[in-house]
Amino acid sequence: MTLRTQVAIIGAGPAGLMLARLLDQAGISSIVLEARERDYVEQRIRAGLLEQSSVDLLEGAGVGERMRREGLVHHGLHLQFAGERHHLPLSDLADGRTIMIYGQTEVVKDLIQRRLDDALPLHFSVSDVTFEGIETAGPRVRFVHDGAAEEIECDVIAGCDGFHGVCRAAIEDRLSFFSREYPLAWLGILAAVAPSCDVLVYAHHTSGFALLTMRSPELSRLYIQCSPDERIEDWSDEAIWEQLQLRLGLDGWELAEGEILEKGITGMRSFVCEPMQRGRMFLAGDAAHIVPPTGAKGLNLALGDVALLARGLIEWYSSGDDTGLTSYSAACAARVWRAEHFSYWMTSMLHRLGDDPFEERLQISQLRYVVSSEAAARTLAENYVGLAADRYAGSLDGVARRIGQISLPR
Ligand code: FAS
Ligand code: PHB
Repeated sequence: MTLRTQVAIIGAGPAGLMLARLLDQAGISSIVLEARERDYVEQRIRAGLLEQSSVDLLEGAGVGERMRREGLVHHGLHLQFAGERHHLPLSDLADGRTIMIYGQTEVVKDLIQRRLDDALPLHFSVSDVTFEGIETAGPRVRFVHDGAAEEIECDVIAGCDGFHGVCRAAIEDRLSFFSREYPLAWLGILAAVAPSCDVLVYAHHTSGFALLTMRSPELSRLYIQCSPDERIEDWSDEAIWEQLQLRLGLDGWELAEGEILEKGITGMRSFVCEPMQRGRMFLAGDAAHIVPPTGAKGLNLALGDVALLARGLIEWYSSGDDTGLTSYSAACAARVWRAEHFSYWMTSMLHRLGDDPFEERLQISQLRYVVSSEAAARTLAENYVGLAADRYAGSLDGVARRIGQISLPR
């Protein structure tokens, strides 16, 4: 069967679902294809921290009601090192901007529920997604759903299928890649215990990094640095709590323990592809870039990409002006490289990088500078809560010159 739509969206993660919602609000049709089952997509534990701009985007899209009700607004965080814990007043340092703790799983559930409530096309468990005519004005997507071969005729394909998807692979011979692998990984747990601190704690420790974060007043999310070759089966719950107590412990402060509901190990890499478009295929989110989670930027970058892509598509469909689309890659690259640098900087400052005492003393000096210099603290704070869109104007010219305008096949 051949389906017709304006935008075919590959992937029902935060990027794909948010794009579909923004386009629907503007009366632009789309079909969303997702390889996994609904349950899997809604249960997959990933990010949990939203920048102000992401909160504003979700509210503007009419899917912010539960986030407002259940999310936790934070105005600060703690940096911990050398047995000291220092509070960073993020909002005081960053024009009153805040962050919201609200699980990516909840964001995805809210967007899926809205899509289905609106009876709009969202196909789970599809397979064999392939493309034709990406460099023409009439691209096609072929896929298998419920055992039947189907085809979509569309104007544009949005590749929101994550790092391991098929969209980037379909256009990679015209892309440039920039990457860095870290000899690090995060062992993350979800625990049924009230968070032991009212804001996040990023801890530098001689035994490795640790992070105290949360999902709700009843649910703690905690991470410890481990090696990328370690297996979760080799970590008993006791061993995990022992390391968390060691790395987050402070005199007179107790980390409360509880039942571990979920645990997993995630590798760390930085990855960027340029440009994020070829012909009528536009990449967004993890399909185009990956950041180590230390800066909590992954989800926020994905939402920022589709906000820009939606604006370009709405402009194009309403006025025929394709500038927003042809400059999409450059506009994204400015934000992506800022987040890449910040995430790399946070990762390098807070993780145990081998047995080099010189490196460790540099890290402590950097951390002590951040907590004692308002200028340095403001640098961390404004990047962490997310720079206002107008802050990118300056860097846009340089990136635009490098990436240029990417033509749209007519
Ligand atoms: P996603 O990967 O979320 O979504 C892509 C979707 O496309 C998936 O549902 C996938 O099933 C689907 N898909 C793939 N191939 C397909 C195909 N061929 N056909 C159809 N559909 C296809 N960020 C943080 O800030 N903090 C964290 O703690 C954190 N933890 C993470 C843990 C893990 C294991 C991972 C992978 C990422 C983590 N991130 C974290 C980053 C994360 O939040 C991502 O940035 C975010 O999910 C990106 O969203 P999307 O671009 O929508 O990609
Ligand atoms: C999370 O809540 O999962 C989280 C928060 C901050 C990070 C990474 C992950 O830097």
